[in-house]
Amino acid sequence: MSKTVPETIEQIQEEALNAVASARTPDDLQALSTRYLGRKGAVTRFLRNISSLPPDQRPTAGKEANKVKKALEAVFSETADRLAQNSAKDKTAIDVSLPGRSAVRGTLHPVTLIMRQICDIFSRLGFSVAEGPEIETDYYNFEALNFPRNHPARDMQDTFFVSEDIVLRTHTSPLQVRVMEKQSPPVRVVAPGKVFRCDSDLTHTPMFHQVEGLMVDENISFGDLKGILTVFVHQMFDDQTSIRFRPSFFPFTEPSAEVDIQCVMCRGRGCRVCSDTGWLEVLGSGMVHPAVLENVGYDTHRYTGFAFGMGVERIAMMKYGIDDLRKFFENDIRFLTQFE
Ligand code: 2U9
Repeated sequence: MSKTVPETIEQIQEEALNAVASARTPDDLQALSTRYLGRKGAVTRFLRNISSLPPDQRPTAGKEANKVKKALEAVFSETADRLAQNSAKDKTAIDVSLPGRSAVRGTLHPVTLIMRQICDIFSRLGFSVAEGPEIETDYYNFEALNFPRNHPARDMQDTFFVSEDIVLRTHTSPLQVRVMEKQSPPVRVVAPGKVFRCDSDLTHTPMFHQVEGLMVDENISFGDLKGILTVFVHQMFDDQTSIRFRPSFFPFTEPSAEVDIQCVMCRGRGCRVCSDTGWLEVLGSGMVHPAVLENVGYDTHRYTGFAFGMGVERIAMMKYGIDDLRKFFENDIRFLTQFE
């Protein structure tokens, strides 16, 4: 339906002024300018039609129409400036009534949580916590720890070599050698951190975390080792968890023992997780080999010590019931935010 055509230039002016007053954007205004002042606009059409008016009315109508045209041009120009300014202001304006964005709180990685828990337990037992370099010399990583020159762990298959003499540490033991070099007994220290082994499959990653511990003093016996590790297992898991020591071998401890706990899944009845044995291996341990103590200049007639080591991811899998090691390294936020 066509709109009623205004009969007089005054009506056109009034309608145009009302329309301009309700224009909100530069685009609205542009459309109105075309409607009233454009080539086919209302004012232009009115001017063209003046020639069809009776001759005596033409001069006044022409004068009036030109006055309206000028006035409307001025209003359009002022309004265009105002709308342009408003739209620039809108872009920078802050709407103080908007609700604030709540900050998302991060969570600690499950490996960090378990590593801290392990260190806290040993801190309460009088151990200090020490950290050291992840890039080590062959001496601190192997030689000082009584690894023979031809030991398979030194092999390219296990060790990342930076150069012939420099390696990515394969355990955190080098740090404890450094502590013993600086400090005479008594020594009670735990060493948490990243370690690196050239190994990658479903149950091994080239980087994983360890906590190792060392206690050296007069009269330290295998009984102290059993006592401390039993307290650790009872605090880490629960005090109903049975524990057993199995003979083992490491170059840096003699005698050596692996520590098993009752399976956390089936409580020792036998299941898929413990391969129906009822037991899970959690720790390696042993009495520090006298050759290691000699390497740091300790009097081996006076001092003895015990040491232990554990993989943090392995403990975290047992504590949290995680069945796939790769979950720790995928950085899936849905997995990582489940642990507090
Ligand atoms: C010094 C002397 C001896 C640390 C020890 C183990 C036994 C052990 C493994 C557990 C799982 C490594 O992460 S794992 O693959 N560790 O079995 N570690 S005794 O012995 C030391 C440490 C420092 C000076």
